This record gives sequence, C-alpha cells and structure tokens, in this order.
Amino acid sequence: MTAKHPTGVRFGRLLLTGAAGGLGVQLRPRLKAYCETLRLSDIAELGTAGPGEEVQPAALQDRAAVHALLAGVDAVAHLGGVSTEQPFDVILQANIVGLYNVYEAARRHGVKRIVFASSNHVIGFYRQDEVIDTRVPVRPDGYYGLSKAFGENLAQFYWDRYGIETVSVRIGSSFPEPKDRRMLATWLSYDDLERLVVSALTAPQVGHTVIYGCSDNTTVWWDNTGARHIGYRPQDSSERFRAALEARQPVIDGRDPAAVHQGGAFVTKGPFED
Ligand code: 15L
Repeated sequence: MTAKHPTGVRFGRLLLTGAAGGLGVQLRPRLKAYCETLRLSDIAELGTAGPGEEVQPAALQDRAAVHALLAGVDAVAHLGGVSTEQPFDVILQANIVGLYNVYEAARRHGVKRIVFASSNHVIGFYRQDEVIDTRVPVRPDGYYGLSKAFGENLAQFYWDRYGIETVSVRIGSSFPEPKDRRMLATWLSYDDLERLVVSALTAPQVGHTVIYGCSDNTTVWWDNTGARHIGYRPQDSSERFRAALEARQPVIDGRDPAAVHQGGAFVTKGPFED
C-alpha cells in the first residue's frame, strides 16, 4: 500500500532525476512511499524497475528526451546533473542547458512543482565564522556553484513568469556521517534529506523558496528562518560525531582557504586548463 504523507498529500507520478546518484539511491525507496508511480531517470545504470517504478534514462542536455521525461508527471525531485566541480563545458551541458530543458518541459507539460537540488557551493565563499540566511547575495565557489546559482535564478524566473513553484535546496553534505570538521556544520542525514524533500514537495505553497539542506547541527552557519513555511524540521544532528572528528583533526589551519570558507575544498579547485 502507498504510504501517505501526514498532510494527506499523495502523488500519482513523481519524477526523480539523478536517481542513480548518491542521494538519488537514497531517495528512490523513500519517495516511492509518497506516490503511485515513481519515474526514475539518470544517464547511469538504474537496474530494473521495481513495483510502482518506471525507469526512463535521459541525458539532461537531450531536449527531446527531457521533454518525454516530464510527460504525465505531477512533481519533480531534480537531483540530476553534475554534482562536483568540473571544467565549465561539462557543467554547462548538464547543469545549465539541462536545467533549462527540465523547466521548459515542466512548462509545456503543466508540471507545477519542482524540488531543485541546489548546493551550498552557491555561497561557498562566505566564511565559516559567519551565519548567513537565504537572502544574502550568492558567492559561488566555482563553476558548479555558479551553475546552481543560475539554477536558482531560473527557478525564480519560472515562478514569476509561469507560476511553476520550486524549492531550491542548498544541500550541505549528505552522507551517512560527517567526514570532517566542516561537515559538523554542513551535514544532512539521509533521514533529514527525506524529510526536507517531502516537505518541499508537499508544502501547500512555496512560490520559489530557497532553503539550506542541513540537519539540526549544533554548529550553525545557515539560518533557515525564511523557509519555515516549508515545514521542514530536521531531527538529526552531527553532534554525536564531534568528538571523533575533532580527535582526528585537532588543528585547523587558519591560512588554508578550505578551512576558512563554507565551501571547504571546493574553493581551491581549478583552474582547469584546456
Ligand atoms: C556538494 O554540492 C557535492 O555534491 C557533494 O559531493 C559534497 O561535496 C557537498 O557539496 C559538500 O559541500 O560537502
């Protein structure tokens, strides 16, 4: 039986892009509980479709394939694209051309809600000794972060112009556990990731809302007050990992840009030579 979200909202068909990626794999079984049919897409192998699943591979830069992907869909969790710092041409195709294709397809097919996997790398050049909200000017830490900033602007435009709602989730570090001291602030547990994506899909009205994707960590860099209407209430915390991480990394080098900025090692990636 299909599980119901506490608000009673249930989808006919949800689309999950990037379904073979690190977070897509986590969301695949979890989102299935909120819909009759979960359409899964990626360029990587997705295996065979399980009960209530549809597997529809597509490269995001393939306009026709993306348009077919959005047909008959009620809402989208868009995790597809490049998720690390890469040369610009790679980012351009998947994250900029690809995202335009997703929103145009949504417009043509009347899809009204998208959860966009943005990233903390949109604001990666803010310092680790400041707390920022979702309204600060962006400070991307590379081409990847720039592409996510473009994505947030695209989402804003499609809301203002066409009434397509988006929650842009500036995902922190979603892994089984935080890997270093930076992630004490940026960590997002998989259970909280599910809570956040489901809240973003089911909140009655979101317009275009930007929210940071982190758990209820004790070390805080991000203020989500402006996104409380989404109803996301994280229940996990990185704190139980603190002692082990601090023992492993007792000293922080204050001259290391990766230790100073919220984007961590992303701020030192590149340049990429042709
Ligand atoms: C991201 O946006 C990446 O996709 C992920 O691989 C992590 O590196 C994460 O940010 C992070 O900042 O920890």
